[in-house]
Amino acid sequence: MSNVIEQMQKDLYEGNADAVKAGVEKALAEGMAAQEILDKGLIGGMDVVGRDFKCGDLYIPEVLLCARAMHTGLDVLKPLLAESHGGTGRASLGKLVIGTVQGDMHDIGKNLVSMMLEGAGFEVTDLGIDTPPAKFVEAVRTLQPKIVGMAAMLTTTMPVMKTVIEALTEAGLRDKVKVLIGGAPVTSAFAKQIGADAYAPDAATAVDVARGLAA
Ligand code: B1M
Repeated sequence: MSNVIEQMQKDLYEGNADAVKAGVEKALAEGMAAQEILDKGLIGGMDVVGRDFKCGDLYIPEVLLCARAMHTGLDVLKPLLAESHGGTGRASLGKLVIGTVQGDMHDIGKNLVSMMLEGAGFEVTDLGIDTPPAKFVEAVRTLQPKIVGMAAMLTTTMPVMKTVIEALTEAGLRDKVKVLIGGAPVTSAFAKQIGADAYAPDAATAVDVARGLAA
C-alpha cells in the first residue's frame, strides 16, 4: 500500500477530516486516479472502521467522526468521479429518486451512488435517510422518475425495500418506474425475490445499471 493511502486510512480511522481532505489532495497531486483514492483510501479505510466497529473496538460516536471524514474526502473527489463516470454537461438521462429506507441511518454509500448518478447525467432527487415507504410513493407520484433507488445497510431494514415495492403496487405506480436496490447486505437474489428490477453492488455498477434501466 502506498504511503499516502496508508496515511489516509489512518486519518480516516481517527476521524481527522482535515487530514483526510489533505491526503486526498496530496494523492491527486501525486497523479493517483480519483477512483483508486476512493477504493483504496476511503472505502478501504472504512472497511477497517467496519471491522473494528463490529468487534466493539470502535463506538458509534467514533464511527460518526470517521463518516464525517469520509464525506470530506468524497467532496474533494466528487467532480472528478462525476467526470470519469460519464461526464457533466450531457443531455439528461431522466429523473431518478433515491433514498435510504426507513429505519436505516447509513448514507455514505447512498450519497456516493447519488453523486455518481448525477455526474452521469441523471436528475437526482435524494430523499435522504430513514425514508418511509409513503415518502418514496409520493416522490414517484409527483416527480414521475424513470427510476427509484433504495439503499439499505442493515439486514433488519432490507425488508422495507419489499414494503416500498408493495406500496408502489398498491398506489398503481409499480409499472411506471424501475426499481434499483443496493447496500452492503443486499444481493441480486434478494432483488429478484422482492420484485426489484435491478441490483448494483457498487456505485460504478449502479451507474451502468441505471443507464440500462433508463434506456
Ligand atoms: Co453501521 N453497521 N450501524 N453505522 N456501519 C454497518 C452497516 C455494519 C455492517 C457494521 C458491522 O457490524 N460490521 C452493521 C450492520 C450489520 C448487519 O445488519 N448485517 C452496522 C450496524 C449493526 C449498525 C447499528 C445497528 C449499530 C448500533 O447501533 N449498535 C447502527 C444502526 C443505525 C441505523 O441505521 N438505524 C449503526 C450506525 C452507524 C453509524 C451511524 C455510526 C454510521 C453511519 C454514518 C453514515 O452513514 N452517515 C455507521 C457506519 C459508518 C457503518 C460502517 C462502518 C460503514 C458503512 C459505510 O459507509 N461504508 C458499516 C460497516 C461496513 O460496511 N464495513 C456499518 C462505506 C460505503 C461507501 O459503502 O455503504 O456499502 P456502502 O455502499 C456501497 C455499496 O453498498 C453500494 O455502493 C456503495 C459504494 O460502492 N450501494 C448501493 C450502497 N447503496 C446503494 C444503492 C444502490 C446501489 C448500490 O442503488 C440504489
